[in-house]
Amino acid sequence: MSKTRIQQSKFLSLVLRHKPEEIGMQLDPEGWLDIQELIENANARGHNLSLEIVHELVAESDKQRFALNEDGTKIRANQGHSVREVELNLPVVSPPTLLFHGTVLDFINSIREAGLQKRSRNHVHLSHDQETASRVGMRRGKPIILTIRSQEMAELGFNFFLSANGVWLTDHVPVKFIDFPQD
Ligand code: HQG
Repeated sequence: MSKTRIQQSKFLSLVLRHKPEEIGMQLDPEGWLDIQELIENANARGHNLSLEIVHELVAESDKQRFALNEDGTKIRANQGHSVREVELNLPVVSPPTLLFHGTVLDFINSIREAGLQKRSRNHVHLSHDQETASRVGMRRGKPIILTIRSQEMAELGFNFFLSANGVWLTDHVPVKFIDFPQD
């Protein structure tokens, strides 16, 4: 992806996950925005989007961050929202035995106390393999991989969701289901 497209992709993430008000818009209850309105509002504020560019951003996002609705008129982020009102309406799915979470040392003491919390986002994000978790943790420093006993959680009634781009989501992971390295 070119530098321009990466910047545009980050801008789309910002609008569709965190700050639709940046272009004077509001996400619908499931997180969708009308694509034509998004383009018009963004371009009125100095951006340079077109339908073609938006389609390219959707198709080429490395993590498949965005989805189009069935008739291609709307777009939403597949996960990662901090806009509290968005309800993705994902089905509850049985998770694998284990899932993984990549974080950094600075957060470990707090996670040992409170478990994994959503912080600013709408869900705790978990990865299906350690490599992916490692890449997530690496955004903040030397990654530390936590192992989550997800099947055990599901059996006890905790709900898990799988985003359209393969990220596992849940509301909270209590400490007792987390295996820390060196435990
Ligand atoms: C930490 C990227 C202290 C948690 C990735 C994490 C992911 C705590 C941070 C997606 C804590 C939240 C999400 C507690 C959790 N005390 N720290 N009790 N509980 N934390 O960015 O999972 O590129 O909101 O360990 O691929 O890092 O944006 O979540 O470090 O899928 O598409 O609080 O972001 O995707 O950070 O990453 P984040 P995350 P995109």
